[in-house]
Amino acid sequence: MLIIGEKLNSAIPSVREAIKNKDIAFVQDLARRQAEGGAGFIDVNTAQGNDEAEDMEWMVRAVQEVVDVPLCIDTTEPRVAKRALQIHRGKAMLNSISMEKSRLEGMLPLIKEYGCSVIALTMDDNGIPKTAEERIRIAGELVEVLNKEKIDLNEVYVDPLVLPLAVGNDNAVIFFNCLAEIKKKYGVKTVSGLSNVSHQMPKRKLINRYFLTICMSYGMDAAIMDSTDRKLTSAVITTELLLNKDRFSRNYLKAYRNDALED
Ligand code: THG
Repeated sequence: MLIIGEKLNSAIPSVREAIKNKDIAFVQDLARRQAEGGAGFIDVNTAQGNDEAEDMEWMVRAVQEVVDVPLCIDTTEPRVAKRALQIHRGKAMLNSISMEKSRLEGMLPLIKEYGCSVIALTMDDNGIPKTAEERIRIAGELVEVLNKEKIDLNEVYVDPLVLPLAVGNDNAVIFFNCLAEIKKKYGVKTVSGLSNVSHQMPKRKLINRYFLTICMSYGMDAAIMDSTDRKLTSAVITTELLLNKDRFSRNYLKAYRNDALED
């Protein structure tokens, strides 16, 4: 499973502060540690600052000075995404598009121009639908649009947007059904953040970690997660071993030898 490191997000107060102070050492240290934890992409989000586009450009340059891992450009604004994609070295991921009309129209030309991978959210101008059926329908609409635009579906990660358990006890199960159906019907990849599911519950990391392993058993292809959290990365490595996605147990044993596995 592809790990997308979540920590360079301006929603986190310490990161917001670092962006404000242009504290390049802080940002570069977090980038390095996420890469060392196994991130295949590093998510970057500067939405909470003063000037999202300016901050994004600064962040992309700062991170690419120290790691080879490509970036996942996390913004709702096509203008900000363009600024990041223009200066990004290598193939980026765009986070995200959805069936919201203005966002879709602004982002589609960028995906084509820069040939990036893309995360597609199953929401539209009416928000996130409550039922699995509605979200699967929107996934179908997104796949149709992307197909029509000749965008390679191998590069598309659909995010069915998990809602908090605290709002509905069936929200995780609804999400698992979305993962299974979207894969079956459209053959595209799937992705999720982990934190929404545990919103307003105690011991959130515990819920997030077990949520991730169940998602993996449903074949989820990528997760936006804290790759500096050794318990979480150990869960990923161990679950891949159990799902026969680790030939000769190579990754598990390597992680063990590197003292990277945590009980
Ligand atoms: N889907 C998509 N994009 C997303 C999300 C999603 N982008 C934003 C978000 N959700 C994923 N990113 C974060 C980033 C930070 C945190 C949660 C989600 C966060 N971090 C705390 C910290 O680092 O201090 C706590 C970490 C922890 O306790 O594990 O809360 O769903 N497409």
